[in-house]
Amino acid sequence: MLNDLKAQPKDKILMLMEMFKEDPREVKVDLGVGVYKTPEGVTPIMRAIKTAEKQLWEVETTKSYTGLAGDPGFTGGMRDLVLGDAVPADRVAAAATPGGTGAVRQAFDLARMANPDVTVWVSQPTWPNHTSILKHMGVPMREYRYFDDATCAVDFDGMMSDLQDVAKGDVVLLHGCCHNPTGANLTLPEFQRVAELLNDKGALPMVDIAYQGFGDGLDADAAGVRHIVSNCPEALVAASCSKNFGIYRERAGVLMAVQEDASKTPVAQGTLNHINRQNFSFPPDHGARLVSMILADDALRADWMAELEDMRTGMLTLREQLAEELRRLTGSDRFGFIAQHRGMFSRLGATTAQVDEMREKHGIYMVGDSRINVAGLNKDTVPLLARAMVDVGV
Ligand code: PLP
Ligand code: TYF
Repeated sequence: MLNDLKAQPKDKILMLMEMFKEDPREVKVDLGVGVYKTPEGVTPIMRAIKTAEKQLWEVETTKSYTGLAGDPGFTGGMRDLVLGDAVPADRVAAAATPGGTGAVRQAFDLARMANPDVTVWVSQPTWPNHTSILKHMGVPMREYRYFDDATCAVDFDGMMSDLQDVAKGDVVLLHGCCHNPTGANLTLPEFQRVAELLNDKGALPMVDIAYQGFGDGLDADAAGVRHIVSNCPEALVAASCSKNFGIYRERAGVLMAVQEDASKTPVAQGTLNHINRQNFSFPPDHGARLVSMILADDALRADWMAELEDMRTGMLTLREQLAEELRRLTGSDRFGFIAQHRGMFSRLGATTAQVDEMREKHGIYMVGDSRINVAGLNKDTVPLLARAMVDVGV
């Protein structure tokens, strides 16, 4: 029977990681997978995480099971971090999940339980795992225009025009901030217009927020999702701790279901618990507990915020340096969008052939759609990338 299994398409981002490792050249630059890196190319364990781990080792007395929804200190802390006071806590059901990916997967499951005929709308382009998970689950999907290839900014008119076709009971997936893979983001007034449209249509907004604190700051990055939850009767929010706490492999994330009426929250909570139980029983606890310790302790929280802010401003500086270098080399402001984009990623607008050429000739690795991980650069490699882009004719 197992002989009948068919080969599955590989994850292109992870394939690129392998290719980079195998490249014997001394000068090579990895701008592929979305992990934060220091200028030395290290993905550090954040200071507050290290401290919390030490404290946890001292005080943790059991590794027995938590609840199906994970540690309430974690889900409550994340609710406050992401949603602030945009919605009363008693309207929010929340469950810990294995990473943000787990939250996305559980959200699709929940949406399908609520509406077996659900169609999920995703941005074109979006994070490839969104579309791959939907295909795997057999959940119908439609795309809305999002990125304008000519300007490398959001095609908001195209987006609003495509979303006119959204039906009652559909789910519309939005990136909370730092859009993956483009780096182009909705402004708050644009979030407001999307919220109005979804309310008119009777559609359910789902916000995936995996980079809070990587764009304009912790609160600014949450402004869109906070607007949605305070202005739409219901919403799903999938949040990841992988990037902003740097705990990728610990698999910490949370799914929140915002109910119109607090009296319905217990049923939503029971459903989240139920879906966790069907898929893996209890969510991972270690990373989630570190996050809850950091969020609950003033000193740890302040140190975490300071380090996150340094990471964020470092990425912004790299964006400005790259845009400036390209301005100098091309004598034009064509690449000014790189400094306008936010988060780890920017889509540069290179063709697949140009991306291949940059890899083969210059040892610069980026995803095939010309997405770069800005954090993979440093002040010495910015000029290498800029020269390679000009050399291959981007
Ligand atoms: N959503 C988006 C848009 C992402 O880019 C990521 C990637 O890291 C995730 C969700 C989830 O990441 P993780 O499962 O590692 O928390
Ligand atoms: O887009 C990225 O690079 C990150 C990390 O299957 C990632 O979101 C990449 C591939 C994958 C899971 C996470």
